[in-house]
Amino acid sequence: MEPDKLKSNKMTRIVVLGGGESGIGSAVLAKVKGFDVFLSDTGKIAGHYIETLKEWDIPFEEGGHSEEKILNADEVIKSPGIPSNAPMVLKLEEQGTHIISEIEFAGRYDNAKKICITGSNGKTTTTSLIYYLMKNAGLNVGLGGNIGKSYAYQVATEHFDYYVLEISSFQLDNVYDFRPDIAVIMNITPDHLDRYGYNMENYVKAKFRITRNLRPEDCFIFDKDDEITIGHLDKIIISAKMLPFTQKGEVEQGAFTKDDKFIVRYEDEECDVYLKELALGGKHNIYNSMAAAIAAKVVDIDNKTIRESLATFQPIEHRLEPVMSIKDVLYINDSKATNVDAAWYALESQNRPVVWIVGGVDKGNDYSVMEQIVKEKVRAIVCMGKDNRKFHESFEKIVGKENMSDTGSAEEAVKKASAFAKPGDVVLLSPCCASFDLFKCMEERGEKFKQAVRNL
Ligand code: UMA
Repeated sequence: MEPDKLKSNKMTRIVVLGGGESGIGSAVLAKVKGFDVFLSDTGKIAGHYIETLKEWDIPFEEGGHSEEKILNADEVIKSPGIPSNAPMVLKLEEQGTHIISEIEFAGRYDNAKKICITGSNGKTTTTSLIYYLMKNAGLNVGLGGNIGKSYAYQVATEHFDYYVLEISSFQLDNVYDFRPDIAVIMNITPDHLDRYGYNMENYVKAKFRITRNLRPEDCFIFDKDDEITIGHLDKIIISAKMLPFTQKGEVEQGAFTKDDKFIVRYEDEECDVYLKELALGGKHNIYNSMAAAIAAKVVDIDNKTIRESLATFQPIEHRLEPVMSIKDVLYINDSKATNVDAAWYALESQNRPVVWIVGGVDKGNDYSVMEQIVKEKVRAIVCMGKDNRKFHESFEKIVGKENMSDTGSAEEAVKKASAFAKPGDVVLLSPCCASFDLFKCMEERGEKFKQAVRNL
C-alpha cells in the first residue's frame, strides 16, 4: 500500500519488527497516529520496553515472529539491526509488503527542520556538536536517530522546531520519501560490509540515500577530501546547495582551513575559528568542527555562539574519552571505534607511544591500511576478542610476537596493557571491531574498560 494512503487510513495494520529502542518508538508513534499496531521480536524484549508497550496498550509477541500476525500487515517498520536477508523480511518482500525504517515513518509526521548526519566516522561527534551549538543558540531542538532516545518516540510525545539526527546506513536502507533540510555525509570508509554483500558500492549507495529527496533550497554538507564521497558525487546529481569542507585549499561556499584557522562561508556571511581554540583535538575533529560550523551558519547562528560552542564542547563518552592517568600512563576509552578508519584516526591523534587494545567481531576488515600508523605509534598490542588471528597475521611482523597478547575480557586486557605500558605511554582501547563477541554493546565494552582501569 502506498504511504500516502496509509497516512489517511487510520485502521491500517502496521507491524513493527524488533522490540528495541527503534521498534518501541515506532510502535508508540503508530499507536498515537491511530493505526492497528502489532510488535514482534525474535528475542526477549527488555522489561522497561514491555512496560512501555503495556502502558500504550500495544499488542506484542516475543521469542519469535508469527507469520499469521505479520504477513497480514499493510506496512512493516523494520528495526535497523534486522538484516534485509532475515527470513521474515524476505517473506514480506516476496509478497510485496512495503518495508520502511523508523526514520521514514517518523519523518511523515514531523514538520521540524531536520539536520541529518551520516558517514562512517565522526557522525556521533558532529551530531552532538551541532545539537550543542543549536542549544547554545537557544533553539528548540531535539536529538535522535542512531543516538539516544528513539526519533519516532520523540515525534510521538514531544514537539521540537528542529531535530539533529544521526542516521546510520541501516536506517537509510529503508528510507524512501524522508527529506532532511540539511544533509551531512562526514566521510565514507569501509564499515558494516557484512550487511552489504561485502560490496563497498552497496554501502556507499546506502549512505547517499540521505540525499535522494533534497531540493534546491536544502543544503548538502560533505567532505571534499574524501575520495569515496567525491567519486560518488561525480556519478549523481544532487539538487541542493553544495557546501563542502576541506583541509586542502579554499572553497567559495562551505569551510576550509587557512593557516591557524578555519573559515566558514555561507551565502555572503563568513565566520573564522582558531584551530587552537577547538575543544576537540586531532585532525579528524577539525573536519567534525567544520561540518558542524557550516550547519550552524545555515541555521543562522551567530559567529560568537559558534566560536564559544566549539571551544567549550565536552568530548562524548566512549569516543577518545580520557579515563585516568596511573603512574603516568594515560588510559583512553575509544570503544566507539568499531571500524578500521575510526581506529586509524584514534592512533593518528596520539603523540605518545601507544599500547593498543583491539579486537571483537570483524566486519570484513582490511588491516593493511593500519600497518604504517601502527609502525609509527604502537609499542604493544593487546587483543581482546574471541578470534584474534587476523591481528596476529597483520601486526606481529610490526610490533613483534613478544609484544602481542590475547585476552578474553576487559579486566584481563587492561591488566596486560598496563604490564606492557611504560611511564609516558597511552593505553588506548580503540577496537576496530563490533563488540558482540564478548559484550552486549560498545557502551558496555567501554564501561567495563573504564571499570577495569579504576580497579588497577
Ligand atoms: N530482532 C528481531 N528479529 C530479527 C533480528 C532481531 O526481532 O530478525 C530483534 C532483537 O531481538 C532485538 C531487536 O530486534 O530485540 C533489536 O533491534 P535493533 O538491533 O535494531 O536495536 P535497537 O535497540 O532498536 O536500536 C536501533 C539501533 N541499533 C542498530 O542499528 C544495531 C541503534 O543504534 C539506534 O540508536 C536505535 O535503533 C534508535 O533508533 C545503535 C547501533 O549500534 C547505537 N548502531 C549501529 C552503529 O552505530 O554502528 C548502526
